[in-house]
Amino acid sequence: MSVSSPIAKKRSDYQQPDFLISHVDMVFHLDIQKTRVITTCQFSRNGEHNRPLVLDGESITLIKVVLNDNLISDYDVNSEQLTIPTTEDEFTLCVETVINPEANKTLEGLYFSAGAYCTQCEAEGFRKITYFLDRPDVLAKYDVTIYADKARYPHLLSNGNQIDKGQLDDGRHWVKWQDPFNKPSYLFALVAGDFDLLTDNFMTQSGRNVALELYVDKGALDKGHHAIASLKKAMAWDEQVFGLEYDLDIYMVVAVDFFNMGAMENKGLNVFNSKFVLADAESATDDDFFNIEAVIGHEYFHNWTGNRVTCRDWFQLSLKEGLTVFRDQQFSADMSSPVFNRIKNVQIIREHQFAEDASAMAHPIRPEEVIEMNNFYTVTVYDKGAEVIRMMHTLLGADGFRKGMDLYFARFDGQAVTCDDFVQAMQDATGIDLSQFRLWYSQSGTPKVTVSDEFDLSTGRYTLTFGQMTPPTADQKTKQALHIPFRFELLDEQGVAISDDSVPELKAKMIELTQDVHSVSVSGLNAKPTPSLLHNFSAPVKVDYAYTHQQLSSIILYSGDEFARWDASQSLYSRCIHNLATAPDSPDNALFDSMLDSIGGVFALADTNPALAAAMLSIPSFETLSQQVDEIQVEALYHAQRSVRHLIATALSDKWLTLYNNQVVGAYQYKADDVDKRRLRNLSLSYLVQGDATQASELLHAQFSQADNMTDSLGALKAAQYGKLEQFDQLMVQFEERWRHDPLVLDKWFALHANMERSDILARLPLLLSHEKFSLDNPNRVRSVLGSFAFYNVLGFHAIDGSGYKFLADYLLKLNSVNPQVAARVITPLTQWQKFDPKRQELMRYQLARIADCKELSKDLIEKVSKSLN
Ligand code: 0A1
Ligand code: ZN
Repeated sequence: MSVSSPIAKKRSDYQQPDFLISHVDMVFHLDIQKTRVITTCQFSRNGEHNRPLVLDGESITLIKVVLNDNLISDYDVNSEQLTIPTTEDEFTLCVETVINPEANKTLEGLYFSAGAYCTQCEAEGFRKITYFLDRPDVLAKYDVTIYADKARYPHLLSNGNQIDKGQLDDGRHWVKWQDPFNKPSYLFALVAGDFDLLTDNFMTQSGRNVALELYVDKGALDKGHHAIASLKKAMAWDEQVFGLEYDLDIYMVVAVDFFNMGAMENKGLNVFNSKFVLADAESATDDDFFNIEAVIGHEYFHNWTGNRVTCRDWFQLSLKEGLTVFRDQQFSADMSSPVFNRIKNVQIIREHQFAEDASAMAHPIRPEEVIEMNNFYTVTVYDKGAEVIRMMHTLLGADGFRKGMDLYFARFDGQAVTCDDFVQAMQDATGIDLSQFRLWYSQSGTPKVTVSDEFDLSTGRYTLTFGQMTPPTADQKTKQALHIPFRFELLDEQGVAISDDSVPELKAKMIELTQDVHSVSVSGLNAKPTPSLLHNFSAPVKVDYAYTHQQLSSIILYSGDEFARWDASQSLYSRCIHNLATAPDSPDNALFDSMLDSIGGVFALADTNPALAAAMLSIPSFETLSQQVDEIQVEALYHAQRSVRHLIATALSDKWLTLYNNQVVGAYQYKADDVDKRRLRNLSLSYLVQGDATQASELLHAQFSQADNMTDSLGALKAAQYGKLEQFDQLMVQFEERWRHDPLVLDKWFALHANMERSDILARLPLLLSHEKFSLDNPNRVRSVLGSFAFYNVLGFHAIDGSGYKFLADYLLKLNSVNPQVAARVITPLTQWQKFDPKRQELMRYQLARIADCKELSKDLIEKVSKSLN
């Protein structure tokens, strides 16, 4: 079965724009159903040609076109373009359009939700506001005037600085904004509404005062302080680490409840999903606080990596996203525990990016072909993109990387450039040859590094051999050898790192793999060492080395790299789980003893390195385990994972109880020590619920009823859910009663219901969808129910009668016409059928085919479904 696809755009087809725009003047007369937009642009012909001006436009009504003060009618307009036949080289074009913000449920362009107007223009949403050259390489200066009813919309915001305002007799007022920086249309923003406003200020390193303004829903002011504090930290960090200072006099952030993604870096006026802004102790978890700091940082860092230097075309998206994710990761690491952050980054790669590579949606971090750009805001472009930047940081060193960044800005400030331009700056600034490294931008797939070794006792010579191979992906059959920075060390029998300055790779603790096979030899050893491999996850690869259980235990105890210690713990757990999944009746007892022994030792770390201890005491997720096998045996793997957890819970029950009781925390504060304690406490609780039921239930009740913060309340609820404790339902009722007024907390409640393992889950999901607080229009709600179910309810979604797949498909067919962008994200688990058993593959493909048959399928879904079926 296959569906015909709309034409894909190719990276290799890039052409410069036929026209450039130097200045844009926009006037908005806001109205819920009929907003009038008058756009006046100064155009100039780009190069020698006589082609007409072709503007992009979608879902807008054209009222009139004025060319150099003359009303014209000899234009051509269709559902995607407005073509103006002109031979002039310089001209002014004024276009008047009408749009309907209330009817716009796609949340792209200008939309009206929860009483406020808001825009989202990346990637190609500006064309839903006016006819324009809606592409990132057309940069212009904007003046924007907004008219609206003053009582209902006291705040009228756009990019840049407010330069004028006034009042009309009919109750309307107006504000004029001017952005002194050139920008592409995707960074345009407009917001109008009635908000509470939190203000602060930041003094830049050169002594300029920047006004900070945070706009939140009425009554939510107290939940804005953490976001503002995070913004100030991010501003200071970018000055310290990269010497980058903010460039406007005002920085505004608006929090909205209806948003397709996390947040958007519009110049001077960021729009955020409220979940990445609002937090207080009672309603937000430590993870929420963490994420707010990270996303606030991410959007702020875009001001230089994205806004001041932007992308030439959308195939270059990783230029700004990979780099900015890397920057936000470094920021988060500096603000809290580096190793815990690194582990989080790696989990995203192993759970989601490796899965994307293994699916029909596999693509390089710089895609070659795109049907719907919104489908390429992926873990590959973002997170693997960040890993690629990180590898350059590793190869060049922090100082070399900084020199490269400085050169990049010196060369390209104010321009729209390519990934190649970035790599070239890194290369020119350091003299380090990155020609082979560039393959990371064009080659998709997860490389596998196979490591083997040999030890000759008679000569004391040890040889370590590295082979690299990237398996074919859906989009690319043949692969070349990559330039892989591979960090490692050798541990002797006492667990001490072997040093030998005559071996450059040992001295550098890194080997640069550039060919299919490399080897390193060391002489004069008394015994075979243990290689501790891929320190700090120095490359986004899978590693295959036949560790003995003892070697893993030794790395867990002694490796000088904290990441490697964690990684070894995960390997040991994974082995146990796969062993049980494949041979449930004859488990490898020595393996299990070795695991319990090593893990037992990790408890001692809880006092000295609690963040690492918590990570090492957590077993791999189902998603990570799935990427370690060729074919996922759903039930066997799932139950094996639960059994291993149960074994760890019961065999070490005293340790869990002591650990639980040792974590004493005072009144809630979001600070590292307390976060670590709460994490260990909730982790212990999640194990304790699998042991003595009465004891667990008492602890859990006490924690739930006494908690002064959401981390502990939710920790108790999650433990009850995982342990399938009787009181779970009752606690959920209490929780809903208390929090039904708070949309962000209610999302957590919906998610807990949707991802719970229970045999009647498919009967319960429709109840969630008919809940009075559920709405198809709200992406956060859709993600909390549909997303939680499809991504994380393993047994429910993969039910062998296909009911889970059918449920998702039914729903996507509805969502398709409302919000295609969100539908195309939530369909992801269904497109990843390749690793399942033949029966499930067939069931998943059947539902994909049903979706493909839909008459009015969005481009977003067509692209994903057609790729998955072909
Ligand atoms: N540039 C934003 C992400 C973003 C992308 C697309 C959106 O709507 C289609 C919204 C936001 C970021 O990286 O934060
Ligand atoms: Zn971004």
